[in-house]
Parts: sequence; structure tokens; C-alpha cells
Amino acid sequence: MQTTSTPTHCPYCALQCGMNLSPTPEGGVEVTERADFPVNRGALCGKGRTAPEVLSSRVRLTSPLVRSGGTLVPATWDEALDRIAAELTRVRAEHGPDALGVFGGGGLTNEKAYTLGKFARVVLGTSQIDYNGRFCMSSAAAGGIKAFGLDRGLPFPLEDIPKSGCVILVGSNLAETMPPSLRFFNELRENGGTLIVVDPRRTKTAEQADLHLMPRPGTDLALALGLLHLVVAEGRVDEEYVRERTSGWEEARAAAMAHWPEYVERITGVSVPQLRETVRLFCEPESAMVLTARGPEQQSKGTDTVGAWINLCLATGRAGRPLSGYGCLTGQGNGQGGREHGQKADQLPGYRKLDDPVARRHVAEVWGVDPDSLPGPGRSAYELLDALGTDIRSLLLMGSNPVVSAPRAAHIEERLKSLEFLAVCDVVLSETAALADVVLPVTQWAEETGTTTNLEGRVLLRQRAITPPEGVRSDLEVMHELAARLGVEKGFPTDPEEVFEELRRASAGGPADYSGITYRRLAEENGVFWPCPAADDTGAADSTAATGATAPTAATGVTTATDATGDCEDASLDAGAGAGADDPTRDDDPRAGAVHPGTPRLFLERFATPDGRARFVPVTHRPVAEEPDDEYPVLLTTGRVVAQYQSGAQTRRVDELNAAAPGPFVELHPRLAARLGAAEGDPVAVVSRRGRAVAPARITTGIRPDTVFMPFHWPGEGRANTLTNPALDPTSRMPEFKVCAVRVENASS
Ligand SMILES: Nc1nc2c(c(=O)[nH]1)N[C@H]1C(S)=C(S)[C@@H](COP(=O)(O)OP(=O)(O)OC[C@H]3O[C@@H](n4cnc5c(=O)[nH]c(N)nc54)[C@H](O)[C@@H]3O)O[C@H]1N2
Ligand SMILES: Nc1nc2c(c(=O)[nH]1)N[C@H]1C(S)=C(S)[C@@H](COP(=O)(O)OP(=O)(O)OC[C@H]3O[C@@H](n4cnc5c(=O)[nH]c(N)nc54)[C@H](O)[C@@H]3O)O[C@H]1N2
Ligand code: SF4
Ligand SMILES: [Mo]
Repeated sequence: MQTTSTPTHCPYCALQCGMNLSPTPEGGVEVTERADFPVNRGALCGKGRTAPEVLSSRVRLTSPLVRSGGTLVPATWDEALDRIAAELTRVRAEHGPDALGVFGGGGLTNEKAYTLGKFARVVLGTSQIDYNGRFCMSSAAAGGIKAFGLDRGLPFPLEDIPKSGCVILVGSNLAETMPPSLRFFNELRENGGTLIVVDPRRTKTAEQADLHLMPRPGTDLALALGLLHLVVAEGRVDEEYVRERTSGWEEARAAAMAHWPEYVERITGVSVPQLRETVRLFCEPESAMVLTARGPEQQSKGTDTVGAWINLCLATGRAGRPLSGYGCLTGQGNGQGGREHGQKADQLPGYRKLDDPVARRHVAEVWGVDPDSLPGPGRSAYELLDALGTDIRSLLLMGSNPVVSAPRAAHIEERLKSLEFLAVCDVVLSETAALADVVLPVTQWAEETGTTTNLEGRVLLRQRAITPPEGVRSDLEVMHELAARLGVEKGFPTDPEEVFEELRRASAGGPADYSGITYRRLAEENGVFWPCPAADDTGAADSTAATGATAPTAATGVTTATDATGDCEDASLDAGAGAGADDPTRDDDPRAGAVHPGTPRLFLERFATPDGRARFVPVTHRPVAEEPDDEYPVLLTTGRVVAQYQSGAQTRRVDELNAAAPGPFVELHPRLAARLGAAEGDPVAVVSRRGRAVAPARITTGIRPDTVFMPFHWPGEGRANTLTNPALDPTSRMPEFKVCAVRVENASS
């Protein structure tokens, strides 16, 4: 046990709030305030504050478990690892490497996500790897890559928000999902800026807004197009910006013009005067932003929807300019870094594409393998889970709990049960781990060092603060041991810093370039924004001269932009002046003179496309995958509550959080409740084409009468994902978590 307090970051969401961990006299650890981290300045939500409770061996796994005679029984590490290695070897011999599935998570550190991707391709030789981030921000990522040539959730630090003129927050309930960030929006309003919230529910976030638009779920695409129509009709297009900095305007304009305000009002339920007011508030100030979260993104047209909101920003000159831009509020602790380093089906480290021959050569060289030995792209998360028990015979799962969180979860649970072999690494016995043949108990945040990349693109160091309990090992140790048992003795180090050093080299020159980042810098600088090329391969002096900035404060990293179809081209990115750029004179990197300051602000002079211009995407509205009908007349949408995290595997083990949010519920409008004859707290059944869920009614006028809402944090009878529709976005392969057709029944007996 260390005796001093250790600065680190929360294990949960993408804000990655800073916190100090201090040992207690009883041998535990407590969270104390860490005011120096600019994202939360000491503030924490209840989940972060109580996170140490999940470190306790009272709630966690401390011994490997192996299934024997139908039940999971404690086993030694050697028994458990030998069993996994034997099963993977058998399945591969019988069915080929693509019968081995791997599923990761956006909560895993960069080091783990990187190693998992390498493990799948180098040790198993399988293409069948994907991760839960596909269920999270993949539509925004696809939209960002199409328009800007690059996907980094926010192209600016959160600290810019209070200085902007207007923010439209589309389908984010950040008052519950990222509570400390609410401060930036309150400051925006104190400074005279406006906050517009788009959400079918009057959430805690919507309550803060100057204007709350309450569209029908699944209609954000039409809404954004209607706003763009009005921007054109009212002569508010920034013609010069469109000419100088974008391409494709004519097609996008023509597509938007087909979306008349009255037509959009009919589709969305947002009135024409509200549409006009939104356009006025967004266009009048000097600067403005659009931020999306899961509301508009978790739709079968999420990529197009994000594209439509980006078009609105581009037409009005509100991207790649100070205090303006489009951003996605990424969700998981390492939701950003987790999507950059190769646990995604089509990806290699550094946000490179697996089907790009140049990228394959580069990464294969770092890995010391033949580029031709690397498999090609595999299936997306839902498609992978859906193939379990058929093409995919075994699964190694790390950092996700799909029994609760996957769409059409009863079906996915069946697929998991039909596997020949399932191995799960987790800190607790999650609902998915409970189905496994082997469960490995692993170390977690406070017990191990590693990096995460928060929603701003800020790479952070989480430091080990306490000694893990007897019996657990890290995910990196697991992969090291399995690699050795499968005949790969080298290349799977257990020391996170050693992994990070390799990740730096693998990412060098890629869109998400970490090569200039070291653990030492991260500890000293409170994080570094990528891209951050190593000083020796930036050519900093030359490229800054080219952008006219003063060297080396705005060193420009040359990078490889990847478009949504997988083509790679050379393009350069702008490094704006900003927080990380304050100290241009650092010289602590032993290898070089000027150290790259990192890139807090992207696109200020060019976008990461081949011609430096942002691309408009011509999109038109289309309906949701499952429109209501006589049998299923109501829309179900799903999401989160403040006191529970995701599948609840961790937070449902904390008493204080369970007291605050004890179980599932169905939020419904009084008019719908009256039709059912249901009173507050009565059990109501929600039935979709996938199944039936029952939970107590929570009656509120803060939801549209045609819509019900369920949080998805619980298994069992009230599991929201029993109902959800796995209809996928054609580009991002994101399932339509945010809207499906249901019928609601009174379930009181
Ligand atoms: N407390 C808590 N915090 C979390 C998490 C958690 O599980 N619990 N998870 C983290 C993760 S991984 C993520 S991804 C983020 C998610 O953060 P958010 O995106 O803020 O969370 P959600 O509740 O999924 O969805 C946000 C809002 O979308 C609205 N919505 C539903 N349908 C639509 C629609 O069709 N259009 C629009 N415009 N809005 C719609 C919902 O009513 C909801 O209020 O939160 C992170 N933080
Ligand atoms: N209906 C509906 N469903 C949704 C959503 C929605 O809005 N509506 N949102 C979707 C979104 S955005 C997301 S991100 C997913 C999230 O859903 P999941 O992928 O299920 O995410 P978690 O519940 O965070 O699961 C993480 C698991 O990893 C374990 N774990 C934590 N740390 C570590 C570690 O270091 N190593 C290992 N090996 N394990 C660890 C945790 O104990 C937990 O069991 O849910 C999706 N599902
Ligand atoms: S807002 Fe997110 S990062 Fe901050 S304390 Fe809460 S869960 Fe942790
Ligand atoms: Mo997420």
C-alpha cells in the first residue's frame, strides 16, 4: 500500500474527471478532490466519488473460475489459462482462425485496446474482432471522417464552450451523464450565450436550456435539414467560408431545400416558429457550436444525421473557427482512445485502416510480422455477436457486458450460450461472465497504470494508486500468458509503459498520432491532445512556416487522413494555439529539440481532407427502421440515469448508487398512463417485436405522449434491451437503440 495520495482519473465516463486517491487507515482508499484538472476542477459525480467501493473484494472476483459440471468453480490461474489456450487451439484447428471471436470495450485503456487488437491479429490470426464502441459513438465517428477527414470527438477543449455564442446540444443529457460538464454550459449562459437542447424528453439538461426542442425520436435528420433550409431561405449562408473552406455545397443545399419547414414540422413535431428561433439564435452570434450525443447517433441513420448537423455548421461558417465547431460527446472512459488503436474490426493503431496497404506495412513492421499475415476487416459488433455459435465458435471478451447492453439482448444471450467456448475477463461476475466457461479476474483502474483519451482528445495518465488483491492479474498479463501458450513468446509485454512505447511507434504518422507523447509528459502536463507527433518526425519548423504560424507553438503534424470509405491520403492538420501549446520551450524529450505541444484545437486553418476543405454530405430524411403501427403504436427510446453506469456491472454493486437508482422504470406521459389506467409505480409491460419487459411506471409530463423511455442499466424482467431493434446504420453499423415501435400494457394483476 502506498502512503501518499496519487493523482489519477475516474474509471467511468469520457470526461475522465481528475481525482486523488488516498489510502485510509483501514487499508482502503478514498477519493479526494483534485482541483488542478481543468475538465472537472475537483467536481465529481456520485459514481466517481463511490468508485473505490468496486475495488473491494466483497463485490469483485479474486479467483479464476472454470466451468465444471455446469457450474463455475474456482481454479488456479494455470488451469484457467491452459483451458483457454487449449480451447482456442482446438477451435482454430477444427474451424480456422475466423471461428475465434474477440470483443473489447471502450473502457479499456489505450494499452489494453492496442494489445487486444494485436493479440487478435498476430496471435489468433482472426479478423473477427470488434468492440462496444460500435454501440456508442460510431455514427459520429463516421460522420466526422466523411466531413472533416478525421474523427476526434471534440475538436476543441471543453473550456471553449463558455466563450461561444450558442450551443445546440442534440440528444445529450449531460446533466446526468457527465454532471461536472454542466458547469461549462452554465457559464456559457452567464456569459450571454444561448443553450438549445434537442431531446424528446424534458431532461435535467433540457431544463437548463434557453430553448428546448422536443422532436419525435428518430427525426433529428429532418430537423437539421429543416434548419439548413431556413438558413438558406433567410440568406444566412456564410458564402465566403463555403467558397474558401468547403466542397460539395451545391448538392447539400439542393437536398436541404427539399425539406420545407412545414414538412419538417410534420415529421418532427417541432413548430416552424421554433425552427426559426433556433436558426436566429444559432446564426446571430460570432461563434456557435453543435454537439451531438447518443440521441441522434444511435439511430439506423445516425451517420447521415450527424452529416446533416455538420452541414448546418459548414453552411454557417461554424467549423474550424475559434469557439465554433461540430463535436461529439464521446461516452466511455476511453471511448476516444479505444476507437483509435485497433480493437475495431477495420482498424490498425493510430486510427489507420486495416485495408490500407501502407498502414499494414507500417504496423506489421512495428509488430515484426509479415504484412500479408494480417487478416482483413471483420464484422461489426452486433453482426459479430449475432454470428456467435454459427461461424464464430469461441469468444474472448474483455470490457463489455452484452447480455445487458446489446440490442435484442435475449437473442444475443442465446447466441452467447450457443458458443462452444466463452472466456471473459472482468473485475466482477457480470451477467455475461456468468455464462462463461472460464472467467479471469482482472485488475482495475486504481490498481494499474495506463492511459485513456478523454472526449476532448486529451491523452491522460491513470496511475496505479493501490496494490491489487491477491489472485487478480491485469488484462495485459492475461494476453501475455495466452500469447505464450499459443506460441508467441515476444511482443506482449505486461508493463503498460512498454506497451505505450510500442503504441507510440505504431501510431506514428497515423491520424491519431501519439508518437510525441510519453508517460512523463502526461504526468507533468495534465494530459496532451493528439495529434502529437514525435519532434524528430514532425519537421515542425518547415510545416509551421507553411501555415504561417510562429514556430514552434503551432507545429503542424503531417498525418494520414482516412476517409470513411477507407482511402488514405496525405494531408496535414492544423494545430491551434491552446492549452497544451502554452509551453513551447520544453526540451525534456531526450530525442529531440522542439517538443510538439499537442493539438487542443483542430482544423483552424485546414481540415484533414486531401484538399484541406470540409466536405458537405448530401443527405435526405428517411423514416426510422420500425415505424409505429396499430399493433405497436408507441415509440420506445432508451438511455441513462445519473446513478448507474452502462450495463450496471460496476455501479449496481455500490449501495449508495442502488439507493439512488434501485431499478428500471418506464417513463410515460400522463395521457398514455391514463389510457392504460396505470398509476405511478404500477407495473407496465412494454412489448416490441423482440420481446417483453416489465417495470414500474414513472409518470411525467416531461416526455412526448407518443413516446416511452427506459434506462438500460438492468438485467432481468426490466431489461430495456430485450425490446430494442438491431437495425443497423449502413455506414457505422450502429444499432437503432434510440427508437423502436412498442405497445404498452398495464401489467397490474
Ligand atoms: N450516469 C451515466 N453516465 C454516463 C453513462 C452511463 O451509463 N450512466 N454512460 C457513458 C456513455 S458510454 C455514454 S455513450 C454517454 C451517453 O450520454 P448521453 O448521450 O447524454 O446519454 P443517453 O441517456 O443515452 O441519451 C441522451 C438523450 O437522448 C435522448 N434521446 C432519445 N431519443 C432521441 C432522439 O431520437 N433524438 C434526440 N435528439 N434525442 C433523443 C434521450 O431522451 C436522452 O435524454 O454517457 C456516459 N456517461
Ligand atoms: N438500450 C440501450 N442500450 C445501450 C445503449 C443505450 O443508450 N440504450 N448505449 C450503448 C453504449 S453507448 C454503450 S458504450 C454500451 C455499454 O455497455 P457495455 O459494453 O456492457 O459496457 P459496461 O457496462 O461498461 O461493461 C464493461 C464491463 O467491463 C468490466 N470492466 C471494467 N473495467 C475493466 C477492465 O479494465 N478490464 C476488463 N477486462 N473488464 C473491465 C466491467 O465490470 C463491465 O462488466 O451500451 C450500449 N447499449
Ligand atoms: S462525470 Fe464521469 S468521469 Fe466524472 S466522476 Fe462522474 S463518471 Fe467519473
Ligand atoms: Mo457509450
